[in-house]
Amino acid sequence: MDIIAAIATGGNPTAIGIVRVSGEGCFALCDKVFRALNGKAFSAQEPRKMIYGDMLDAEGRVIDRGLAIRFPGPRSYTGEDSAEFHCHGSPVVLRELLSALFAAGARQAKAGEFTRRAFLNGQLDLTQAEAVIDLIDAETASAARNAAAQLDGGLRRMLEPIQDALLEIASRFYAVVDYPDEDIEDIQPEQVTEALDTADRQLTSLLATCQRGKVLKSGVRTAIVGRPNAGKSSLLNALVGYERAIVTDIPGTTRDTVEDTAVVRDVLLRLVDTAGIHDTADTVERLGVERSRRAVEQADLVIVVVDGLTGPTEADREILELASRAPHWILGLSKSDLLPDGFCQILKRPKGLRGPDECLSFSSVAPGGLRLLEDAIAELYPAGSPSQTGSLLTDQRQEEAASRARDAVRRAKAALEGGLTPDAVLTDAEEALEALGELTGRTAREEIISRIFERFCVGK
Ligand SMILES: Nc1nc2c(ncn2[C@@H]2O[C@H](COP(=O)(O)OP(=O)(O)OP(=O)(O)O)[C@@H](O)[C@H]2O)c(=O)[nH]1
Ligand SMILES: [Mg+2]
Repeated sequence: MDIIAAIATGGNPTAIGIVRVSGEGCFALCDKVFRALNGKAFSAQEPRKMIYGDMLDAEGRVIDRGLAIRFPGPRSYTGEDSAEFHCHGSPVVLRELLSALFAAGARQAKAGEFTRRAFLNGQLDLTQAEAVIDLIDAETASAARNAAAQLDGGLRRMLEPIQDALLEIASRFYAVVDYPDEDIEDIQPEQVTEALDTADRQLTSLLATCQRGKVLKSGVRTAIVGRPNAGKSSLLNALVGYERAIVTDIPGTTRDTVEDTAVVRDVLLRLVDTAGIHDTADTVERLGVERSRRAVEQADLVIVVVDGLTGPTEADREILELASRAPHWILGLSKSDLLPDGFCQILKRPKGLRGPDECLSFSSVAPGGLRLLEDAIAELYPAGSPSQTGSLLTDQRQEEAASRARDAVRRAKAALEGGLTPDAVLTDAEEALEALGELTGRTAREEIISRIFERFCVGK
């Protein structure tokens, strides 16, 4: 494979910036751009040690003084010979060094190409490669923890025994189907059924982790809805911690949806503040109200804000009805700092609707005024047990492959119980293996792999 190079750190001025190089023969190329102060050529330096020296441009002029590290393959991230240059993090310096490497024969790495090479060289499986990008993109500490555990092989360790059991079944059936005349030990249907049952159970419990995995990785789509002036934008601002949306005492202040993210007790919320829902003749406001309804329909969690000063009115009915169709909803009485203590007791479950997950009062201005709301959110999206960390399915691709594997396992079970010929069981077991192979990358198709690595940034 040819030699690739890229700036691994972002494009902003930082204290330190890193340029990476990888590919067979890259050390000879590095000799041209790095002059160690210890007088030895870069290619002769001790592996995996930081070496102090000068970075040189294509004309041999010094562009920076910093550290370089040599990683001979296969003990490197990519599995091939590779190197890192730690310079001062000026974008100009980093670009100069990169140009010098290009002049010496390297080419610009594509997005995710370092990790792709690591995968192709067997350093990582696909679940680990995906964990790398999840770790880079993590927006909460628990998302980072999960990605780190997945990078350590958490998901792979969960899948391997299932794969091995299916492989065992497939190979036994294969022998029977392909070599009918050989004296091969008979298949014990009870053993096979038991193995298929176990695979089914394990895949089912893995699939049950999807919701938690998605919350961890993508956050909770949360719509804040209510009548005009109820205190929705004030709540958004209090949650995100700055004046994101305009707040006034004039009803109808928010006319369009306003989006931002907040981390509440380590749960990532993708918040949408909406225009107050009510009947209006104003064209602009009507369009805003339409958007509010759509935000509710698309939300995982709806927070209905009822003005604490007026309490729920008949006009809140439509909003409550809309919210009660969401996967989760919380009914919140706003402006609790202006209410007598215990006032929220009057908020009973609305008649004839699926009750909210929680009824509570809150204040967006009083210190600690969101505590009950934060408690409720943390309870709805619990952190999950530490033993699950790293073995959650966190995206659609993984969920789809695991569910295809489980369907095939169930078909194999049915075929066995229905007394179908061994080749029918074999076909299903192989299909299950194929789906699991896509998950870990053992048999993943080229286009799936390309799609995964496209999500990476350059230099990773
Ligand atoms: N005391 C007190 N006042 C609040 C609180 N929340 C909102 N308010 C006041 O209520 C008024 C309306 O607040 P907004 O947050 O703009 O209400 P909204 O629901 O976004 O209103 P629209 O955008 O018009 O639909 C403002 O005068 C706020 O200062 C609160 O918790 N306590
Ligand atoms: Mg508003």
